Amino acid sequence: MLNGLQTRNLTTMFRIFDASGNNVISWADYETLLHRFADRVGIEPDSADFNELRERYHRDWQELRHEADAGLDGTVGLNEWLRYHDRAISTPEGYDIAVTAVAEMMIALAD
Ligand SMILES: [Ca+2]
Repeated sequence: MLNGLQTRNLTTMFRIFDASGNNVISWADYETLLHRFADRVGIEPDSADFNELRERYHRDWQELRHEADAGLDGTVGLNEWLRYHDRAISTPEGYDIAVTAVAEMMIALAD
């Protein structure tokens, strides 16, 4: 079970991932974050670095969708997100995945 603090942190993370603000996470949100991150670190769109980064975001998204999209509608809602992390956090590998994702997102958003 997620405790109150974990639920709050994960909900904040969900809002960050939901770049479009439509209360579900989709590939479009990942693409928005990808462009934002690339712009911030000076990676040109359509460069080799950009394409590599995009591949990585796409793998991350596929993994999230595979693990969390219980409704199989191609998006991840807040409840799906919280259930996924509740499961993930209870295994050492899953904890790693969750923590790595947070760390990467914090780096991506750092000024
Ligand atoms: Ca969204």
